[in-house]
Parts: sequence; C-alpha cells; structure tokens
Amino acid sequence: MAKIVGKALPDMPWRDKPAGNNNPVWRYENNPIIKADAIPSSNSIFNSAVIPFEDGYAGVFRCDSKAVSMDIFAGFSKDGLNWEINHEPIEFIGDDKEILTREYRYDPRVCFIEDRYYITWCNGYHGPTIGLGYTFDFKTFYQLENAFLPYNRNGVLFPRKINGKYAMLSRPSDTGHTPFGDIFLSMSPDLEHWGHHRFVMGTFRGDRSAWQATKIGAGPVPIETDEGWLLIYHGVLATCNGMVYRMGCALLDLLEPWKVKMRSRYYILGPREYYECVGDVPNVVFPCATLNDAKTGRIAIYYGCADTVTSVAFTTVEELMSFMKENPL
Ligand code: BMA
Repeated sequence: MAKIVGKALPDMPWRDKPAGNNNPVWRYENNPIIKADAIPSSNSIFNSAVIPFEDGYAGVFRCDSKAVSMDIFAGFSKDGLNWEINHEPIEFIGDDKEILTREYRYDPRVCFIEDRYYITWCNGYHGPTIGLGYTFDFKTFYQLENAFLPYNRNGVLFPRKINGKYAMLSRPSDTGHTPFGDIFLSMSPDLEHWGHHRFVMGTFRGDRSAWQATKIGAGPVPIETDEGWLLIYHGVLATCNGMVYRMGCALLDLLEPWKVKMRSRYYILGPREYYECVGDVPNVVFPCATLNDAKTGRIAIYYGCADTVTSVAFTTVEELMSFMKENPL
C-alpha cells in the first residue's frame, strides 16, 4: 500500500466514506464551507489554498469583489472548516516596484518548503503569469520575481527540492479563456531563474477520456508518496454550453517528475451538487489544496465550486492509487 511521505495530521477535517458510495472522492455534508459573501466586499470566494499553520490552519483565498475584480486574502482556522478571512487583501513587500504593481491576482496555491510558506498565484502582468511570494507568519508577505513570462496559469510548487532544485508545474496559456493547455515542469536553483522545462502531460483527445479534452492544469501541491508524486489536477471539456471543469489524478515519478507513471481515465470528481453547477460560472470544480495525514493516508481536497464558493471533499491515497490502477488512461 502506498504511503504518504510527510507529517501526521490527526485533527484534519475528515469523514469516512459513506456506505454504498462507489466513487473515489466523497463530499463533506456541510458544503460549501465558505460562502460567497463571507467577507463584506466579496462577490465570491473560491479556488483557494489552505495549509497547516501553528496549532490550526492558514490559507490564501481568492475573493472576487463586487466590482468582480480578483484578489487574494489571508485567512485562519482552528479546525480547517470554519474560516476567518481578512477583510483586506494581502500586501506584499518587495525590492522592485515594477513587480509589486497589481493588475489582478487569483487562484493561489500555498506550499511549505524548508522554513517558509510560499504562495504562487496567477498574477496580472501584461497578461496572466505566475506570481511568487512567501511568508513566515501569514502577516508579512514578501514578493519575488514573477516565475515565467506571460502567459501562464496554474503555477504549483513541489514541497521540496528535487535533485537539488526547486520544481514548479505550470500551464502556458493565452490572455483569454484559453481553449488549450498542457502541464509543464520547470526547475530553478533559486526560485528566480527557471529552466529545464519539461512536458509532463497533455489533454486527451478521444472518447476514452473526453472530460480532459480541452485543457488540463495542476491543482494542489503534489503529495509525496513512496511510489511517486500524487497529482490532483483539473481537466476541462468545452461543451455547447461552456467549459466544464472536473478533477483527475496522476502519479509522477519521484526523481524525474515530468514522467507520468499513472493517470486516471475517469474523472475523480465532477460538478453534480447544486453549488458546483449553479453560480457565476456553472459546472466548475477546481481543486487548489489538500490537507494530508501521513499516518492514515487521508486526504481532504479544498476546491472552488462554480467560481462562487469553496468546498471540501475527502479521499485517501489508497483510493486514488487503486482508481488509477483499475482505470488507467
Ligand atoms: C479558469 C480560471 C479559474 C476558473 C475557471 C472557470 O480560466 O479563471 O479561476 O475557476 O476558469 O471559470
């Protein structure tokens, strides 16, 4: 049985799989956990990232305003389910004003590496690219250089150096609602200069796995297991009525993470519940973070729903591994 490499997290949110449920992922019964108007200025709160912090959890939340502008806000929780989100967006400190210029910021991920919490997000800089910053305490935030040239989205760091280098997944894109998109990996000695770009995996054209035909993008920070990096990602299908976002999973090689060892043919979660199907952008489930318990293999997935609210669903490393083994792409 595959094991998560990392810390035990015995108090993380969890529900056992309901009897009679045959799916690899099951939802929290009180979803959504964060409502659209959880802070006074918000139109919607979704596609957000959480992480263990002190004796509870912290997070970086995408809160779109009532002008429908996109920005990121810090938040805190004792139990991972009830959240207090700051009413003011994150202000970064940095050396270069040019980089601190704010066009828009959205879809954050948070990744603990060595001694600090790194934040990546889709950063407006003459088009979308990957913003990068860090914090030690979720109070003071430092911004680094944008990782890539525009246009790029879904920048997701690995939680440790691989072969002595930082590693990040991303999805080169365009300035609009990109009708294409594959996942690539880049490496860096210092989190500023990125190279060694490698193709990881692309869309799948064909009826065998049509839910991921239009574009795919990395979701939460990859989960280290003794068998490889477990990656949860989003897959998109363009339909006559707009794009439908579902979740899938893959297993990447530990030492050469651009090599895909397994990938599921079927999606692991798709929009079904009312709050996933009805909202500002219907039919979207969009995972941005997980909490993982290395002792039990439990995983809680945090995902945006219909670009409006935030929810949690549960799985285990074993569920996802067997699902991929039984239904390979
Ligand atoms: C993508 C991003 C996501 C969003 C999705 C569906 O391009 O903007 O933030 O959830 O579209 O609208």
